[in-house]
Amino acid sequence: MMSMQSVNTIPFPDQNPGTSGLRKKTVVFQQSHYLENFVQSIFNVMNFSGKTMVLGGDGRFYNRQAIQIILRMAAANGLAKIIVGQDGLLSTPAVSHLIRKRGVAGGIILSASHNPGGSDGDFGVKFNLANGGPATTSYTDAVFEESGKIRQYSFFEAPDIKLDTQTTRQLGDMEIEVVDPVVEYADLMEQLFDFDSIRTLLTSDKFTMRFDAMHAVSGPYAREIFENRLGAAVGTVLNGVPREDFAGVHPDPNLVHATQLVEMMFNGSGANQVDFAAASDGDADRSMILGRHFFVSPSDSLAILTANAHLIPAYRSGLLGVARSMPTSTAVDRVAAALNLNCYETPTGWKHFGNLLDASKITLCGEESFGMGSDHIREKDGIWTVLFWLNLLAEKQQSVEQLVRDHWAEYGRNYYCRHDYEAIDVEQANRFIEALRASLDSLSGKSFAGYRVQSCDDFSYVDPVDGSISEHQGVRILFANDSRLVFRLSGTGTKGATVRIYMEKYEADQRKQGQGTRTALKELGVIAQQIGKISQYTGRRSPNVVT
Ligand code: VG1
Ligand code: CO
Repeated sequence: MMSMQSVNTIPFPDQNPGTSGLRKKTVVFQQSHYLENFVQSIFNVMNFSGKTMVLGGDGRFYNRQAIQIILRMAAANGLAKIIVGQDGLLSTPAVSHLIRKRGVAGGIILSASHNPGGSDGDFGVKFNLANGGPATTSYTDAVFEESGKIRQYSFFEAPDIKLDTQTTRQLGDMEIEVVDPVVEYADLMEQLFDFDSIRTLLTSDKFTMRFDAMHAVSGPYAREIFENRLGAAVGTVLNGVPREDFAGVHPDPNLVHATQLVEMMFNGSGANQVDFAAASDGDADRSMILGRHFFVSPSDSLAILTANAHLIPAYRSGLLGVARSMPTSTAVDRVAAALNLNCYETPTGWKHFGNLLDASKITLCGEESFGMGSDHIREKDGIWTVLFWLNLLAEKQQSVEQLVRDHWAEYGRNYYCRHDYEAIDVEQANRFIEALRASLDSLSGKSFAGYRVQSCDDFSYVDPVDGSISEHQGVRILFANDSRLVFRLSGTGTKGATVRIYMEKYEADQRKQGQGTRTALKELGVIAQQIGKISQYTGRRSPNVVT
């Protein structure tokens, strides 16, 4: 029995341009018909009728309820089949892989990624296309438009569907296949990396690691891969059981929020310290890499993976090219130049990498925000990054710190830092970025404490594959000494606006590569204030997150 319910339309006040879906406070999603409106709009635009879709989420609060709503709407909208993770769980990389492996029409991921969860936290709905990648702008725009127009949604009245066992169920004419969320993803990882060599490393008494799943969805993946398949000691994975509120932790794997690991690696006693530590975010597509007393900047990580990709089975035959998001440091550009590879600079967000990957223009890509990936799927991938590092450490028999310092010695060091000013008044933030754009003409050629502006612009990107244009992607200022400043507004926050300021300074001289990042970037911080006048526009004297 199929019933059509007439509902009041709940249009969305705004859309996050940086993401492939919708990210809001959980209470907003809990408003009646809010989630339904967005999901119906996805179904209308994507034309999923008669097709198969993958569905899962990172287990945060409201995941269970949302899955039940979407399954019933899918049945009412004529989908042939849904592949759903057991207990409604699937990481973002696992969804991307399942879409590709099963050759289905797309997927929906319930996650607000690295944003906090819980009834007072955030919730999100992302939708992916048949290539396994986040929906591109033309789709997200169309869904947004549709959500303001539709007057009804379709809903199949039925009791809750049990998702606790791997089996196939029927909901009306639609089939529901409940799958193990982990196994197919773990099998893929086993094909890409040298598990024997990593196992030898992890089971030797000279090497120990910890992986902090931050109570989010990466836990089951990490336990299966690191502990079960690779033989790491039980207890290697910390906080490995997904919890609805992430136990109150903000699941953003950086030096500010991954406090347990940071404490262990930087302040811990010798007995607590391990050789390698990593943490992952809510939906397991990001990761932070740490060595003993050592933090690997994600921008450096991308450069190091590129320089050493030939040591990894999946990339042994060479790379097609690489890409980084615009604010990501130019460390990878130097490696690409040395290896004679094309290096693309894209706007922030993974969707822009998808076209390059599909067109075989690149093999590796990454962002400064702790996300790396390759052509194995169409999302960034936290556990893949950790495995890449472990495979390198096994091959090179070096410490994390030595590997990074050797890299700097060869290519130079790109000191890098990001300052976030969160929950800023939206109008203040807009005035700030508008003023910066307006000042660009007068900046060219100017010098600030020895830093001469070589070029500056409001970044716009022409997609080399489909020719689409993305404008106003952030203000970038390049100095004659290869330093850079970037200013942009975040697209993923749920409270006011977030201003991000990115600073980068290049140092070729090995003797000067031992400074602390804060010291090295001190002058640039002052220059960023002079140029951007963030304090003047927002009243904030300092950022609230520095990564
Ligand atoms: C942030 C990061 C960006 C990342 C995006 C989604 O966007 O800066 O690099 O792609 O989050 O990450 P913004 O617009 O707030 O700067 V996640 O882990 O949602 O999938
Ligand atoms: Co994420």
